[in-house]
Amino acid sequence: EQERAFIEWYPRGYGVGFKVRERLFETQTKYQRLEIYETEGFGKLLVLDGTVQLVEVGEESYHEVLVHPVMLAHPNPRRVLVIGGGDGGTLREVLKHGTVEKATMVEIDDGVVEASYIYLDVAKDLLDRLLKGEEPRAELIIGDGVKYLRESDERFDVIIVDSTDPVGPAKLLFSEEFYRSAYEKLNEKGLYITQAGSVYLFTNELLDAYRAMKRVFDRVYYFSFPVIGYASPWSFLVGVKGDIDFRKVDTRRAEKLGLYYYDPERHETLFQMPKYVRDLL
Ligand code: AG3
Repeated sequence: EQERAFIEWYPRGYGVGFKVRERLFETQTKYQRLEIYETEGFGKLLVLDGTVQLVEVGEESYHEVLVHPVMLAHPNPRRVLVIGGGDGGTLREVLKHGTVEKATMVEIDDGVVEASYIYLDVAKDLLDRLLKGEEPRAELIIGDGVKYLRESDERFDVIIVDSTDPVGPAKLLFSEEFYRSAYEKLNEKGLYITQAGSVYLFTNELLDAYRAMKRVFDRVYYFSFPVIGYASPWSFLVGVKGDIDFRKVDTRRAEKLGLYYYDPERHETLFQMPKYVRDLL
């Protein structure tokens, strides 16, 4: 039977919905329930355990903002680690930076990579090359990001966590212990960024993550952005190691990125946060 709408329910009955034409695919992977819908107005929709991961039309409103502010604040990001991000959108944005020599993506669920490759127009060519091991500047590791970071002896300039929410299976990615291993694996100057949930609906999770990061990083910044498909504004947390000012970005390097949502000339507008949240932070 055809479904006519997909709705993600957030706490207290707040819903984010899309009119859909049909469900194209559905499976239970080793880790989660994965669904792909054809929406009426936003291309295909990827859902994990009932939560919206992206819609094709507007996914850049998330991926640009997760990637470019930290990449442009770092003076010379050469080694980048992406944890999660199995759809490839985050890595696609990372590789737009000519400074990047090698990017590693550690995704726990190969089911997400495979379904994204087959059904989504987010990063098809990139995923194809990654799966074949033919992408010269990036590698895909199917594995647990927590374990990878703990055991790896590589060092990174930028670490990007593109995970599901700080509730449920990804919870460990928001723990002080995880932040410590990330801090350790950053080079002398490094930046860490994570998505941190809906400002209004996951305020407590945002506060918890912020406080835990404050105990680990030299400085921590929060910012928010309206993301298409999520209960916006959406929050992001940035941890700084060493001498980097996250309030400043290299707007010259930004010119080649073809940005649509994130405006580096107005970088300071990212830091908008409702007053009651700022008062709590
Ligand atoms: N990763 C962030 C998903 C968080 C969405 N949360 C929600 N809808 N409740 C998305 C993967 C995109 N690369």
